[in-house]
Amino acid sequence: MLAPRESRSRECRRLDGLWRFRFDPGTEGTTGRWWQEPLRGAREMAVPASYNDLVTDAGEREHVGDVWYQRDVQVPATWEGQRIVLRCDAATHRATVWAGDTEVAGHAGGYTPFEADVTDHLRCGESARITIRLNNELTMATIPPGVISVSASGRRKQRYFHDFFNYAGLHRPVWLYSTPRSYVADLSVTTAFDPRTGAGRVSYHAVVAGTGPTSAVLRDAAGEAVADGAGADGVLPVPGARAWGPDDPYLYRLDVRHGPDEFSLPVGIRTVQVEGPRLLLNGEPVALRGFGMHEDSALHGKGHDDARMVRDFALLKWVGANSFRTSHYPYAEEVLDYADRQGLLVIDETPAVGLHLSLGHMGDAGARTFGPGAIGEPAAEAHGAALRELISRDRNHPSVIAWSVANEPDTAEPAARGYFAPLVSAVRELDPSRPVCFANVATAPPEADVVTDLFDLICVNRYYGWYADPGDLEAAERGLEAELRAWARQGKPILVTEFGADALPGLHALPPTMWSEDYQVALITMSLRVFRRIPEVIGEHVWNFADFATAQAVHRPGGNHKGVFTRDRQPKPAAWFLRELWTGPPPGQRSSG
Ligand code: GCB
Repeated sequence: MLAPRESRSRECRRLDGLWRFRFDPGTEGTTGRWWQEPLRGAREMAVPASYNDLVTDAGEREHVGDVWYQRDVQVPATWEGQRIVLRCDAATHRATVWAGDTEVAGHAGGYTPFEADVTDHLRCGESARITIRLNNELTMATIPPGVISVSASGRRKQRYFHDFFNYAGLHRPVWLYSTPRSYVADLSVTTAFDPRTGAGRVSYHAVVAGTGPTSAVLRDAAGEAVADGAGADGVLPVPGARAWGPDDPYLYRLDVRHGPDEFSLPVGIRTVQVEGPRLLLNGEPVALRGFGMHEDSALHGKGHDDARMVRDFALLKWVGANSFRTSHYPYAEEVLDYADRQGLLVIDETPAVGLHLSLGHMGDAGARTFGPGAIGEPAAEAHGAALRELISRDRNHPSVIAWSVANEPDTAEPAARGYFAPLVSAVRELDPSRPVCFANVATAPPEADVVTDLFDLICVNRYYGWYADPGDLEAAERGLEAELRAWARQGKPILVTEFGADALPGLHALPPTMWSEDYQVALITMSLRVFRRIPEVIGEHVWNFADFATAQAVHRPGGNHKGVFTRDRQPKPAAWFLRELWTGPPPGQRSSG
């Protein structure tokens, strides 16, 4: 799906700002047809944002069920004769949309966009009422999964199996945009690059609607045409290509025209391959340094915020990171656009988190995960849709170097194989150009895991020194090394997608003990020492970039504190330590050895 982007033929209006808003605890809105008139008894709510941290009532913060957003929008008179599209970048987790009295769209999945052609439902030059019913319920048919119960007082409660707060709302921009009636409906590119000769290639495939000729021009960053093609499909050779990479995130631009419409796509020419235990970018081995992150901040919750994004990337650069994982859901498309321009490598993850119903403090001991009544066919369908939407949205980003199908599913359960095999095949069919991975959980070590052979990279989340061997870094070091060496025998690149310790800002302890900032540094130091001893470990992603909000729990004092930055994006000592390591001279050339 194409991002809303202005061009000579397209205009975009972002419907950000204050919308009318109402909680609907009694689910009265649907029977009362609340979309048919201005929302009665409404308050105002910020968009984009989660609503949860903008209210003062506990019941509202933890509300489970429908909420309603509504606003009027003036449709430009100049759009007469154009096609008009209404688009939501993210409505978490399920939404139905009305333009005036007409239902125009419905969507499940809280982190990918959807849109509707509303040309016939709006009048140019007039005001239109847009209403969105949003629902935040997680069930065994949703990704991520959850369970809803009703308390003695009749209040609905949401339980879930993942470790971040179930924020909800219109989390990303809502758009009204225009295109000509004949238009470029979709576009995909793949690129090739030969590092020996510098020969590059951009293959494009456009889906078009309506009449008119289709053509494409590839331009360099200065706007000079370097290749062109006629038709909806083409292969554009780029001799002497400037390859995209972290050190030089060079972007070409592909201008595709169909009839009167023009759509421009930034294109980075690069290749990603897995060869034995190495990950190659443009034919060269690459080592990943970075973090699992979250879209999370005070007040905004999971609402996209350009200010937070700019600060986060500034900190990623400052600390010397070259990569991150969009744990545990697709991030705003603005983030991937920015990563393309900044040269950050991204492991792009679906919202399939919490597919492990017996895990630790969030699950029930002994519970089975995969099968009817649990993570069964409905969840698999939702998971497949989430994968298709992720790939359709993000496949053109050079920054995206791998697809992560899930985080910490119970892959020690034999039924996990039947669940994952078709999903992995679907991903490979949709995009044969990128490696596929998932983040493995501690309860599925190499001798128990039943799915890793289906994937290209071995990604493991390990908490030696925290959940395993808590407070005992000596035992942790032995355990971590033994397990990574066992994984290394599979001959694939290993990326440690999570390791770390909670550190309460300002808490110190000598010798280092758990929860102190000193222990966080000590655990990270120990882990990195182990990784450096195992050549198959090609990447280290600390959990987490910054502290983040979780469901309330006795072990989560004001959230998860495994960030090396605080929630307001200031460095803990671990961030200074990583900066020294990741931006300093290579290990062999350090004065301290
Ligand atoms: C994990 C999860 C992550 C949690 C983290 C923790 O394994 O993947 O979502 O936040 O552990 O801190 O417990």
